[in-house]
Amino acid sequence: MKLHVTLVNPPYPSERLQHLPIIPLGLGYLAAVLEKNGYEVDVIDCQALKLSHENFKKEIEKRQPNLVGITSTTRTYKSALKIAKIAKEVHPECLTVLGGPHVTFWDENALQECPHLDVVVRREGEYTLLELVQRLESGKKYYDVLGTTCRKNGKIVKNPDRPYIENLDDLPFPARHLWPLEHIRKYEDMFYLISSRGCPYWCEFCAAVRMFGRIYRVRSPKNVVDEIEFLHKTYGAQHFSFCDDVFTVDPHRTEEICKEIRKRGLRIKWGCGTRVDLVSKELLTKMKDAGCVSVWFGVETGLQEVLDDMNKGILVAQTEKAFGWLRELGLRPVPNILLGFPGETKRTAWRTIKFAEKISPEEVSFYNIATPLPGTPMYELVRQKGWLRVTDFDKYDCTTPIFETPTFSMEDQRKIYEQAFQSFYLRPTYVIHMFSKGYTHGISAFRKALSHLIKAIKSGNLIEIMRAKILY
Ligand code: B12
Ligand code: SF4
Repeated sequence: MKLHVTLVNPPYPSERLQHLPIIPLGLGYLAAVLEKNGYEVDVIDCQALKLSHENFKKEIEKRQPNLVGITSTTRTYKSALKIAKIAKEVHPECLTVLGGPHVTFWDENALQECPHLDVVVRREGEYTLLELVQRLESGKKYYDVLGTTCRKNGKIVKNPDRPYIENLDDLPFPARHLWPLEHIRKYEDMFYLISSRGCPYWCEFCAAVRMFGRIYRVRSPKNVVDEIEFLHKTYGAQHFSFCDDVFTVDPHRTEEICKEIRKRGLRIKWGCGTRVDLVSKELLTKMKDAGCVSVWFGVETGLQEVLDDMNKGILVAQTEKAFGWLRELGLRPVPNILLGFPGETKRTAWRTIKFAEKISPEEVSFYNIATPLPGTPMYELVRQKGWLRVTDFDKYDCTTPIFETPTFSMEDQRKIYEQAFQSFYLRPTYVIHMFSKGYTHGISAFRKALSHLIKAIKSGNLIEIMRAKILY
């Protein structure tokens, strides 16, 4: 009999900041590769079903898995370890395996911190997990599987990395049928997919490029649009979001994807993320013609010197240009902003907030507090300098201050983060603009502004915001 694998998305550590349920593509790909090879797979997605650890225990008791594979980010790392413990207590014979962007860089620590964990899979997991399962099935030892860190005779062994998957078209589409799709779609009728892995850049704060490599690997336009068409025909999917870190590295490929969508007459809407230096007005126009409605950019900051410290490799002027094109074309901009990067001061943070409001006056930016993620140079810098103040990974949610520098305290970060939103909504131009879009939009913007005004007064931020806007 073929082995049985249960894949688990662990619960969030707290009620705070839970994203709408979404199918995690990583687990989706792992499941698809196992199914393609004839293994029985099921999924317990605690985030999608809002299952606590106690509920997970009840679920896992109903199954007989030979291997329990758990995913995690830094924020869900501790939660994932609890899952491993429960799985091992309920099924002592099963192999517990953990993967994802946190343990890739925290592998030996994870095995030391959790005696219930057997194997950590680093970086891309599809073929590593498959090999683990095949070894289990044939009764062979698994201590030397590429891309794993595991225990051997009581010692932790770190095996060499597995080479990245060269041809992404070889992968089956994520096994979305294993998720409660109807339930997930009630929250947001959006299908996530990914058309490339890796990124040619090397920003100091970024864990993604260290996970998937500095080489840009792509799926062919045909393969990408086959997936879109399959989802459109099978589930009536109309809204798609590309999770690629940089969707438009190769403009020719992007154009080919757009052409293919149009050629097949797919009337869909989609969004993607990329860099401001990797778009042109011509490319954005073609994307819009193929159904693109929104583009998010890693703007990070409005100051050239901070961009340079981040090793971002873009110019502030390029950001302004790209946002100008989005406005002209009527595409929804989503600026991703990072507040509190080492070297930040109140002055630079406020200049960035004002910059964000200038380039995106109608859409509030996606503000993040700079978070040192293991595996990144930023994490090493913060640790070596002795700036790290919070080591509880449950708090690594990108909205909680984690470290402080001599120029920017934790309190500065907390305040700036709060004030950034208040500053956006308290602009009269925002409310006026929303009224120009229609009465209902105007009223809702007015209500939002009022509630932020009350919060700003209560927290004593109002005067500070007004002062900062004049001063900086
Ligand atoms: C889409 C996305 C989201 C979505 C969905 C997340 C999800 N669960 O899939 C949403 C919006 C919910 C989200 C939220 C957050 N995200 Co996010 N997100 C992404 C993004 C852009 C794509 C994820 C993806 O689909 N990747 C493609 C798949 C194929 O890769 P994968 O998921 O990593 O899985 C592969 C391997 O990791 C491994 N693997 C993973 N799990 C397992 C399990 C086993 C058993 C095995 C064997 C292998 C294995 O094999 C998989 C297949 O190759 C990534 C960047 C990136 N390029 O990955 C950031 C990323 C994952 N997010 C990140 C962060 C920080 C967050 C947030 C904390 C904060 C924020 N501001 O967004 C929250 C935390 C959410 C949570 N549940 O913990 C970081 C995580 C870094 C870290 N160390 O934790 C990343 C890497 C971006 C970055 N900043 O560098 N995110
Ligand atoms: S461009 Fe984006 S994906 Fe690439 S290294 Fe920088 S932040 Fe990471």
